[in-house]
Amino acid sequence: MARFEAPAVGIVMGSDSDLKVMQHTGMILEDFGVPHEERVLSAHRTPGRMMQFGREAIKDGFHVIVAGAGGSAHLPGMLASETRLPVLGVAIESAPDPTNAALGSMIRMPKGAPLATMGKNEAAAANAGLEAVRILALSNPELAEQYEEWMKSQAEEVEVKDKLLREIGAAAYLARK
Ligand code: RP5
Repeated sequence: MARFEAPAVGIVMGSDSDLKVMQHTGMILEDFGVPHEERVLSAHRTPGRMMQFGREAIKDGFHVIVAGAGGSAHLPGMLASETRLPVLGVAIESAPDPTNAALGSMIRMPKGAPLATMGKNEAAAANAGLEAVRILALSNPELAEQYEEWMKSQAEEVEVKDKLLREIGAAAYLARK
């Protein structure tokens, strides 16, 4: 198990209403034993606190920031403007939004202010956790090994499903679900 002395990943969200989605980042990090800290810092309601977090993130020991927000979703981009740490953006769409506003604000960052955008909602939040592990694994051989084992077991799960599907056919497979 890889060891860390302090929270290595900051999981920042614009509202506590985002936590239902953003908890999926924390769940992945827990699986890998990566300490993390959740914060609610709003780009519009507490802009000073949000920017202070970004300014002090390196000094505070963070290596990666995962930032989730909905609505106009300025939080991830503003944090990426304030720190050189990698920032992984998660768009939160609590109700269907045909304009894709949250995701759009993240994928339209101007040249010079990179924000790695993972997509939206639960899958993106979980993938942000996995991407954070990949980044940390670059300088942590134990974590790299753990991640490679995890990839193998994920592949094995798919192989088991494929074998069963071929053995019993689609109708019987679906009937078991
Ligand atoms: C955004 O507005 C937050 O990230 C959240 O997704 C959305 C709604 O916030 P609440 O009104 O639920 O606090 O800033």
